[in-house]
Parts: sequence; structure tokens; C-alpha cells
Amino acid sequence: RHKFWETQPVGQFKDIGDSSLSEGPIEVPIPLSEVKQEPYNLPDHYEWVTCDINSEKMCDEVYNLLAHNYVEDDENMFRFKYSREFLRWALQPPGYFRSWHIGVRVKSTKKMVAFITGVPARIRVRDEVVHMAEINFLCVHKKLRTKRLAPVMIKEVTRRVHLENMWQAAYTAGVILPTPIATCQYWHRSLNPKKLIDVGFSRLGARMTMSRTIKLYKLPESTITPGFRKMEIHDVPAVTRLIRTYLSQFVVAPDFDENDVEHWLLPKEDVIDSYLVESPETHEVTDFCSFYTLPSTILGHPNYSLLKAAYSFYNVSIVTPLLQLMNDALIVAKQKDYDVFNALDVMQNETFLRELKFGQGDGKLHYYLYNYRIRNALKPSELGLVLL
Ligand code: NHW
Ligand code: EN5
Repeated sequence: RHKFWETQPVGQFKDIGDSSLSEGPIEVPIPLSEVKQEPYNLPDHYEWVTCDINSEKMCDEVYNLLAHNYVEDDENMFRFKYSREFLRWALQPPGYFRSWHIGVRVKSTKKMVAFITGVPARIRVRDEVVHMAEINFLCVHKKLRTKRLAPVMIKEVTRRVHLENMWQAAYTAGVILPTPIATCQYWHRSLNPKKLIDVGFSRLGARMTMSRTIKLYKLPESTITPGFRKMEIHDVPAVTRLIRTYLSQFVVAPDFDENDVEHWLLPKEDVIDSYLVESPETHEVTDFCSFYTLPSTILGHPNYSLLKAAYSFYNVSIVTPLLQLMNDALIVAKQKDYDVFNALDVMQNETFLRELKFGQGDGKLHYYLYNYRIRNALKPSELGLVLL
């Protein structure tokens, strides 16, 4: 059934429930001198390219490939449209490797037709911190699908990760592969219900009029929590302490240091928004919330072409109740003109989703580890990891 994935060091479906298998790496590393030194062969007429995402031209090529060929929902109504600035941010965290930003071109025309990326991350699984690659942005041009190019892309990124002496990876996908460590649900909070209904993102509920719906989703003009403000550079040490402590309760979570926090959580316009609560009395940073910006193209609509979506990222509630903190996040997202605020049921998100009027989406997100076995699938609430 899975001709490629059956050959890979991932948990196999036939092994589910086998208690003789232990947790941890599936294969042991091989000496670096034994890692294949040459790239895998591509079909004739195609060539590998290592992308320089800082070059305007290459960034445009990647942006356009993804804007026209990346992930769509199950009814092909919306397609993710990652911005150029977002891609630069996502692909250049501390210690990134340019060799892990891999494109495929048509030799004759130099047109970019496929892409896959990795970035390094330290991910803690229970009490073990593992140096991994986070794999993302796997994309094959629509006209080149089902020709088994994806397995070649995956093997090539694996080879380049191995060359940096890393042997594990984490990735998420909307499709079921062997085998998820957890399966999460997308939830959506309408901020601009009229537009969402017009474009088919959501539907008018039974016995609901448009004006009742607009009223239902109304939010206050300004945030409520005293001391709620945008994160600044001088907050990095305090936010790092807060988030490290908070993430320690989850089974799988990133092991962020100050450099990671500065990169991943310091606000970047139209890419990442972060807010914190500074106690008006003690000036301590007590709580934190963040969301990233990922618009989608609205396919084939006469009046609208872009859906502006915010995605819940890392949130930490110690003093301010999570419900109140996320309500403030919704308020700032509304002020900034987002149409919808999306969240997964990871971490403690279940505790606010229904009460803040999020509705269950039709999409699921499966989490995977490469070359690392987990004995039983985790609950979404045991995951402290959000990928882009
Ligand atoms: S998930 C988003 C993936 N991208 C899209 O959905 C964009 C639209 N679709 C496409 O571009 C986030 C194509 O349909 C793709 C497949 C390219 C998806 N992950 O070439 P073939 C990520 O980027 C398997 C993994 O004929 P295609 C995470 C499929 O099961 N495998 O298909 C990426 C089959 O194998 P099987 C996937 O439709 C994680 C084989 O590909 C997959 O033309 C990557 C068919 O290939 C997916 N999303 O192209 C893994 N979708 O065994 C990283 C399909 O079943 C692993 N397949 O026969 C770790 C590596 C690093 C390790 C380091 C130690
Ligand atoms: C790797 N980093 O399916 C990413 N999105 O629910 C790759 N549905 O937006 C993995 N189908 O439910 C990607 N509206 C996996 C996700 C792929 C994209 C995807 C889903 C997630 C989505 C929307 C639109 C559905 C359009 C028809 C959806 C309902 C919202 C409604 C709001 C009001 C209250 C009830 C729910």
C-alpha cells in the first residue's frame, strides 16, 4: 500500500500496539563517511538546485511555485499563500543550513517545479532532547504529480540532513501516512463572518440570519487584560524562561533557547505577532500569546481573492486565564483585519476553543517523527509543538 514509506524508518501500521518495540530511534546512525556523497538521481530533464532564499529572484520562484501548487483544502476552494517574508523567516532560524532548501528545476527552461525544506530544531520527546530537522514545504508542480517525484525529494533531504549528522525529523501533513504520533483537529474562529460566508469558508447556521451571525462574533474594540502589550526585544530573556517552563509539561515540544525565542517569537510585521502580559505591579512577564500570518488564495471567487488568516502559535498562561488571554488575541487579530483565527487542539487549547466560539474545521493535521518511535499515539493535548 505504501511502496515508499514501507522502506523508511518510521513506525509502520503493522507495528501499532506491539509492546515489544521500545521508544526512541528506529535505526542507529551510520558513519558520516558512509552517507551517500552525491545527490539522488532525478528523472531526465530535471536538476537539483540549492535555493538562496535571500535572493529576490529565487525567493520569487519559490513563492510562485507554492502560491500555485501548495496545499489546498479537500474541496479545492482555498490554497495556502505563504508570503515571501514568511518563507524567509520560516527557513532561516538560528543554525539553518542553506543545503536543506532544495528545489528542482527543468534543465532546459530553468523553471522551478518542486521544492522541499528542512530547518534544524531541538525537539524534546519525554525527557530526551533530540536534534532534528523540521521538514516542510514539500511541493510538486500540479503537472508533475503521481510520478513518484516526492519519494526522491524526501530521500534527498534525508541525505542532506544526515550529512549534518542529524538522524531524526518532525513533520506534519493533512494526509495519513505511516504513522501519526498524534492527530489534531483544526478549529476556526470567525472574525469577519460576512466575508467567510460569502466565500464559502463557513455557512450560515440553521435558524441564523446574517445580522445575528455578525452579532454573535462581535468582539470588544480593545483588549481587556491590564498590562497586555506587544513583545519587544528586551523581553526575550523573560519570555524564554516563561515558555521553557510552560512547554516542559508536554510530551513533545521544542527546546527553545533565547536565540530561538528571538527568531520565532519576536514580532515581525505580517509574519509573527506576539503579545505578553506585564504585571502592572511587579513588571514581571506573566503570560504570552502569539499567532502567525498565513493567508490563503480564494480560488475562483468573483469578489474576493485573499483570505487573511491568523494561526495560533505558542501561548503561555500562568496568571491570566488562557480564555481571557486568547480573547485578547482575537481582539488584536480583529483590529488588524484578519478574517479568521485558526487553532489546533494542541497544548491546552481545548480549554478555550468552544467558549471563544471557535467551530471545528473539516481539516485534520497529523504529526509525524522520522526515525523515532513513540509507543502509543499521543493526545493532541500532549503535544507542545506547532509547525508552520
Ligand atoms: S504537508 C504538505 C505537503 N504538500 C502538499 O500537500 C502540496 C500539494 N501536493 C503536492 O505537492 C507539509 C504533492 O501531492 C506531494 C506528493 C508533493 C505532496 N508527506 O510523487 P508522488 C510537508 O511539507 C507520499 C510525505 O507520486 P505526488 C511535510 C505518498 O504517500 N509523503 O506523489 C513533508 C506516496 O508514498 P507511498 C507524502 O502527489 C514531509 C508518495 O509520496 C506526502 O506527486 C515529507 C507518492 O509520491 C506528504 N505530504 O507528490 C516527509 N504526500 O509510500 C519527511 C504524499 O504511500 C520525512 N506522500 O507510496 C523526513 C525526512 C528527513 C529525515 C531526516 C533524518
Ligand atoms: C503543514 N505545515 O483543509 C501544513 N484547512 O479545517 C499542511 N477548512 O480551512 C497540512 N472544504 O472548516 C495542511 N471551515 C492540512 C490542512 C489543509 C487545509 C485545510 C481546513 C482546516 C479549513 C475550512 C474551510 C472549508 C472549505 C471547504 C472550514 C468551517 C469554519 C466554520 C467557522 C464557523 C464555525 C464553524 C466552522
